[in-house]
Amino acid sequence: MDKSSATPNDSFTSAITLTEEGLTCIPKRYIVPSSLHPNGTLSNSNTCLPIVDLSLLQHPLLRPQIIQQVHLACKELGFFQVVNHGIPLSVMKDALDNAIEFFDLPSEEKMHLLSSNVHDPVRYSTSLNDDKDKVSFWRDFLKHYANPISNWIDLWPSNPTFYKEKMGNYSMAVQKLQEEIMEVIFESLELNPDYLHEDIAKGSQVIVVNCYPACPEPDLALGLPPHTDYSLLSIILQNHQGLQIMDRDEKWHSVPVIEGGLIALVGDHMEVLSNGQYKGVVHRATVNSEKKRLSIASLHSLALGKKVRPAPSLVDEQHILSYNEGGFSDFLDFISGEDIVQVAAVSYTEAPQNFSSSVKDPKTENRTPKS
Ligand SMILES: O=C(O)CCC(=O)C(=O)O
Repeated sequence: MDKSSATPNDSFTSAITLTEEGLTCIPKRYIVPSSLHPNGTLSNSNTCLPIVDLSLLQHPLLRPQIIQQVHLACKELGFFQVVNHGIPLSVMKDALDNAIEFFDLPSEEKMHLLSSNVHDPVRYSTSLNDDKDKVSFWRDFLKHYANPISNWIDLWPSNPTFYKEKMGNYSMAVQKLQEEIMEVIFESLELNPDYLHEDIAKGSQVIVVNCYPACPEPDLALGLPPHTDYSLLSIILQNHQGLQIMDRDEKWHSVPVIEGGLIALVGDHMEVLSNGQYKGVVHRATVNSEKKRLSIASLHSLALGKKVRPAPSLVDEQHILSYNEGGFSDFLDFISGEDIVQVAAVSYTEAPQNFSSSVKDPKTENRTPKS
């Protein structure tokens, strides 16, 4: 870890601290530009967001229907929830409980993990890129690499006592689930389900544990601005509603909490791999005035030094090569230099279709604004 950039910043104020101070108004820097206000753009249709029952994949007669369901969900929204995925409820609950315990620790206990260096494999911070953000976001987070777990677990927090064990169990289970979902997605693209099998098993996994404390002015703030993930696939566990996804008509939909369910999001690297058949889903985290919300996002892609490129069989005369290759390390280099709210505000007021398009068109550089 680069200690120079991990030095605690004197001006660091976490969102949790602000909530504990009992503010009735949010500090000005948390007010997002009006184009990003969370109200007003919510879809009022009762669209049913797709729920995929993974246990049905074992049923030879139903399997083709499930593959088709995943195909439509990825194509139309870049989003679906999964149920009967094999991860016990207790494993998910233990991970959430330990995450809550971590954020409940006194500030000094968390500060030794404070870092604004996006290249650090373990870091605690607030907002998105606290050093660079001109607008702050109402969240604190702990991020750590997780696959292969033996490489990283010693660097994870030792307090709470059971954090490593419980978050470790969840991380390994999600890594395995991701490998299974990836096979289904590849099949839905008419690729061999084993495509990149080894690279995916040895791929990167970043666990992002988000804590969004109750916010006195939730209509003016966001926990996270609209963004797409750099990943091939992200899997999110949430304890309360707050995640919203944007549909192709630019309407926002709240993602309901399904007991035992997990959320699957298509990321930019899948957009590249599928040569644009599946697009990274734009999503954001809203906050509320009553309760603290926790989410655990697991972002999966190829290993740090590897590049993702369009699958050769998905490129032909009708589907011309539309993306540059890019990887996790390109993404880290990109975000270390960006103020994301500038990018998001410009994208959503002027050119929404371009928000996640910096890897599009082989003639452009691979630079993608992501969380
Ligand atoms: O809190 C959520 O539900 C969203 C988290 C997220 O988008 C992220 O960590 O990138």
